[in-house]
Amino acid sequence: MVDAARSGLKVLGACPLDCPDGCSWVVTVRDGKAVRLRGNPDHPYTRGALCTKVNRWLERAEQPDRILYPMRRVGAKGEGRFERISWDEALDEIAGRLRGVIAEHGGEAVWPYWGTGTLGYLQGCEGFGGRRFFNALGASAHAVDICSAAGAAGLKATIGSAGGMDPQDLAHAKLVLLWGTNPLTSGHHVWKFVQDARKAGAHLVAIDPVRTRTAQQADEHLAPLPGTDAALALGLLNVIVGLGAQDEEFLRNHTQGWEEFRERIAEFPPERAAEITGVPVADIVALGERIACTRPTAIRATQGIQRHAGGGATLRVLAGIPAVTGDWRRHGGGLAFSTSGHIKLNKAALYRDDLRPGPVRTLSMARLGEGLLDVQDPPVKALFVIAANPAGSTPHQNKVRRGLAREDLFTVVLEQFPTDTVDYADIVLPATAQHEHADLHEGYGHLHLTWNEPAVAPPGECLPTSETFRRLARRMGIEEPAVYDSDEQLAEQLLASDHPWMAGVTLDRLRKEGFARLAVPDPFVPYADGFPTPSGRLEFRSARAAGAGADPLAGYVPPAEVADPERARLYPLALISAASHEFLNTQFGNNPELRRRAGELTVRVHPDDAASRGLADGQRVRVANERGSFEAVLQVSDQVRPGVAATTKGHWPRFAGGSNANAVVDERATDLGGGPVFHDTRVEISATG
Ligand SMILES: Nc1nc2c(c(=O)[nH]1)N[C@H]1C(S)=C(S)[C@@H](COP(=O)(O)OP(=O)(O)OC[C@H]3O[C@@H](n4cnc5c(=O)[nH]c(N)nc54)[C@H](O)[C@@H]3O)O[C@H]1N2
Ligand SMILES: Nc1nc2c(c(=O)[nH]1)N[C@H]1C(S)=C(S)[C@@H](COP(=O)(O)OP(=O)(O)OC[C@H]3O[C@@H](n4cnc5c(=O)[nH]c(N)nc54)[C@H](O)[C@@H]3O)O[C@H]1N2
Ligand SMILES: [Mo]
Repeated sequence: MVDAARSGLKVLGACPLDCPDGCSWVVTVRDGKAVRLRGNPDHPYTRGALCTKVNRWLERAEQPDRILYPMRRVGAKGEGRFERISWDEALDEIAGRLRGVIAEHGGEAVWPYWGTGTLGYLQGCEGFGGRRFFNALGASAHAVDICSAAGAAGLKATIGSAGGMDPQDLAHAKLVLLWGTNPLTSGHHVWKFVQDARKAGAHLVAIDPVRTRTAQQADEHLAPLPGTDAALALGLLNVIVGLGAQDEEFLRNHTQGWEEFRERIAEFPPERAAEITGVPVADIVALGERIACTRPTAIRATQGIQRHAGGGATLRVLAGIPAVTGDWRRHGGGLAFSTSGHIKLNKAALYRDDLRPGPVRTLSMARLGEGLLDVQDPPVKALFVIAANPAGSTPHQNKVRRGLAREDLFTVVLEQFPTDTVDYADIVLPATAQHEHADLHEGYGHLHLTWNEPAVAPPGECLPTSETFRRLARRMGIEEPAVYDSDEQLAEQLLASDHPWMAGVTLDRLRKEGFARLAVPDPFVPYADGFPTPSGRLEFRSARAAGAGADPLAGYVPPAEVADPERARLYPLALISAASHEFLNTQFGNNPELRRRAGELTVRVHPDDAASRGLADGQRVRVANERGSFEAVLQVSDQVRPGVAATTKGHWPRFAGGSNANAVVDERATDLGGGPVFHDTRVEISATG
């Protein structure tokens, strides 16, 4: 399989992590060993640089805690005691248990829980990863809704696609709003394009309740209360329309529901927006005036902003700003959330959902606790966790643990490392790392596809996800030939798209060049002449949103837990648990050097909030609500606005005293898309002991 594993070879690959940057990398292989891994200097988005985390990729792959062999549980669930077994034993046991579950409860009692450990189309949640195998069994479908579902649904309702402007075109903006996004931590490659814009005179504004690394570098920083961005946006639009700066021609020709939306804007004078958001009136007026007179203005919003009750509504209103200013028709203007809507791969050919024996229910990644404890008819009896670490990354940690601890649940975990989730497995299967298997990737922050050629042979008995499920299918005696297609066949089928933007993007070319930009028009101004919505217009009023139970008209949906005054009294602080600089979700949480750099789990609050609780910097505190609690070291800093507590995701519960921020996060769904509400969580903080 590995022709590349000869001396001194450079093998082109792709970073598999869930990050918009989707980097292209170069692995140097000497004597069959990967000795160096660098960012690809030829890739226009990677431009030769990786990140703090991925610079340690090879070191991590060789960590002594790497899982190298199949294992069977010998202790109690949650204890993490295993014995080594052979692949044959593992596959026999899994096949036997699956047959029993399906005979008694039907295929839907099987839940393939794909996570975002790799975004690869062949090994990960985006595509194959055994999907045809589970389809052939009639397993429940799995919604990967834990990350960007709300924003994607809000944009789909408004502009017809999650895809917006190309982030590389931020370089052509004269005003850049980094809105609820912290790229210097969570995807730094876009920063070069922001800096290019600034060199050409652009003004940079960060909008974030926290003065992040990114906000510290901006020309201006607005710190709204979490979950209030739609109110802020409506306040800014109120100023813009008050100046008569709206683009009447664009609104008339390319939008639907403008008259009603204009009335909604009128309900949000800057004073009201200031009251809701906690941003001073003068700042709202000044930024509104700046947007009104700066063409083009570009908004970069990513996932952080939409992890709230009203996450869908927020993106609907934000996408309305470039409609009011007409920036959707300008190169360098508009809104960039994700480029995934522009990647026109033939996903149906890869997924083969037609292999299902009939319609199946869908279970939600963001609501694993509910799926394991509350869902019936049939209850979930067999769980496959594939490239996910739900015991660390999924809302309502205590409920998730109760679900995973069920004695009658058969759990298989495909993993590289002994995570908190692995502790609950009946069978653990060793998984390859990216430079040990083949895959095809998009970057959801740019318009390139990237091929990942395996560089070295897998260590121990690790297998790619695709191969694991081919072998399991054989054990199960599945006759459908499509479940046995090779990785290359899968890639060819996925690339066989007749969309004009996919022209010339072939597997041969990807293998040779490593990556390819989609054949989009140049300049790429996707919505200059209309939108891919049912009306062909940007829909301020959306039947799709109404059909999903939301307000037909784009507007402000308040954070969920502020409406109840009793709850607000008990849990007065809004907790944000955003990307940590050293980890990628929970990946690298077990890398000794990155753990050392990250230090202990911390929670930051404003000096006023610390003083009113009699708490001091450096003290150990408990962060709690009725769902659970976690321990952290208090940092007192005016980088956090009053009323907010800021921690980070990614710390492994086992290294953080047993729980992390997800112990206090609810399983509630967002207004649209069924996303999680990580940053819409109310807590109280007190001294431990
Ligand atoms: N280093 C690192 N990089 C990562 C990740 C990681 O864990 N570590 N995770 C990756 C993944 S899976 C994703 S989805 C992306 C996520 O990356 P981002 O989209 O950047 O998401 P977050 O880090 O959740 O939040 C970004 C910022 O939004 C702010 N924020 C929270 N709530 C609100 C709000 O209501 N309004 C406003 N205006 N701001 C708000 C937070 O304070 C935070 O600074 O990053 C990816 N990149
Ligand atoms: N509090 C809080 N929690 C959050 C968030 C937040 O903002 N706040 N953000 C959420 C977001 S945006 C996301 S996307 C989710 C992510 O949540 P998950 O999808 O659970 O992702 P990770 O925690 O990174 O765990 C991925 C696991 O996959 C394994 N892995 C990596 N590559 C492979 C592979 O090729 N094969 C196999 N079999 N395994 C592999 C890794 O070792 C790792 O243990 O977390 C969410 N959790
Ligand atoms: Mo994510």
